[in-house]
Amino acid sequence: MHSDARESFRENGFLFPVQFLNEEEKIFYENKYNEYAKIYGSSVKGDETCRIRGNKIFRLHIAAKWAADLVRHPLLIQTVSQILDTPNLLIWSSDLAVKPANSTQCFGWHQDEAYAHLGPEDKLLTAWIAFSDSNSNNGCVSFIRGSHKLGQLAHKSQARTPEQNLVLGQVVADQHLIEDLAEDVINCEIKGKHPCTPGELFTPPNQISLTRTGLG
Ligand SMILES: O=C(O)CCC(=O)C(=O)O
Repeated sequence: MHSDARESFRENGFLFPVQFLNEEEKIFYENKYNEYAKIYGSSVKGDETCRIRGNKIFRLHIAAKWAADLVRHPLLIQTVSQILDTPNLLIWSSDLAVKPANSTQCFGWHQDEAYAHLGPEDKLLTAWIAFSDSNSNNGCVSFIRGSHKLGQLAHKSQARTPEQNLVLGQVVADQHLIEDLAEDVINCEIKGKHPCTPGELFTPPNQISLTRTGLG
């Protein structure tokens, strides 16, 4: 990765796509995820997809060796080290982010840093690793370019509804601010299971009949 990629991350608050898996590895990890979902997932009526729920979606790298290997992949570590400008990294969590086919579930606008009460902000990032294609139709992650420069924004709790995928339900409190920044919204479209590294994000519903799956 070039230092201009680091600059671009600092300027925009995200960087994508960053490809660190070769074709063989992509298939390997996709299969591993599918096996895991088959063992620990459950399906709901009308949707055959096995979905993992509750505590089993969090800190996957502690529960499953394949996930531990994935989040420590040397090329991913290299990229994150370069962006954060340090060889000392702590993997805080690794959480599944699945949107079933034809679902209404969203993740409202939020900052992971505010969500997890972690900091300082220039020393942390989320690497969102796609296990499926991710695009505007199946509810890819969106960012507001440059919004990380606003610092940590106040968040408010939102009532839990079937449409709301955030575990604590917290979203950016100032919705007018989000509306004012609408022109800077970037959809993180990822073809062929590439990973990316986001700042502040929102993700709309999956409107098509293919599940959208990632690990953040
Ligand atoms: O996968 C998504 O759509 C959102 C994930 C997310 O909110 C996160 O990684 O913090």
